[in-house]
Amino acid sequence: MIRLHTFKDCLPGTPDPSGFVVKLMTVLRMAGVGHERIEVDNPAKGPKGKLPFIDDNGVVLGDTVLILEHLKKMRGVDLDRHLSPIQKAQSHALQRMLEERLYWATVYSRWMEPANASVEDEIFFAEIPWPIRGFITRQAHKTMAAALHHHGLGRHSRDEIYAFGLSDIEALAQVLGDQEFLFGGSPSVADATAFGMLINIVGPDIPSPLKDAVAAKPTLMAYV
Ligand SMILES: N[C@@H](CCC(=O)N[C@@H](CS)C(=O)NCC(=O)O)C(=O)O
Repeated sequence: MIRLHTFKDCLPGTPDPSGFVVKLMTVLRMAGVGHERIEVDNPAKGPKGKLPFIDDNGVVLGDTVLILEHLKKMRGVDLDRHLSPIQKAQSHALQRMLEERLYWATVYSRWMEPANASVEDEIFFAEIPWPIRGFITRQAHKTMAAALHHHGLGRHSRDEIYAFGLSDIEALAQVLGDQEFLFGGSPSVADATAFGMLINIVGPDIPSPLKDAVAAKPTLMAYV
């Protein structure tokens, strides 16, 4: 049995506050792979210091890409087997766009907008007693700001960051078009990735220009 380590199911509107966790949960569900969800309070417990991570009968792995490679090799899970080589390349490019930029624009919208950041504090740190909680939340905000800065997106203005995010949403909508899934009638890993990222933008009651942009696209809303 796979033990899937996730955040706590603490953010109404999404199965998990992390798009990466939702991506992996979705792949496991689509592939019919049984697993047990283990909610952890600290991503540092994972082998890469991030969530999700899995424990597959003693094999502990972090990073959704590496986990999917493992699932393919050890359990024959391959949601992309119906894709052509060009579609696989397009899927790769789409996923990296969603994970390496739209994800970070979402991080910005959650942590760097003062009104939203206090929502994050309530969600993630509600159980921590004062005054430690004040210290922990200040540290978390500094860590997020530093992560955005080192990624590079955090060096841009608010308008620039959202313009980048909106262009990713537009590109995704163009690729989807009127199709049921990104590559036609059957779902693939790119759909699991898109679902994870989009549901974390539109599901929770956290306003942002990203949420407005997705909400304004009926095809994306129907897809999510
Ligand atoms: N490339 C990783 C990304 C995972 C990731 O960024 N997880 C975030 C949550 S969305 C995390 O655990 N962040 C905690 C941290 O950086 O301390 C994957 O595909 O799993």
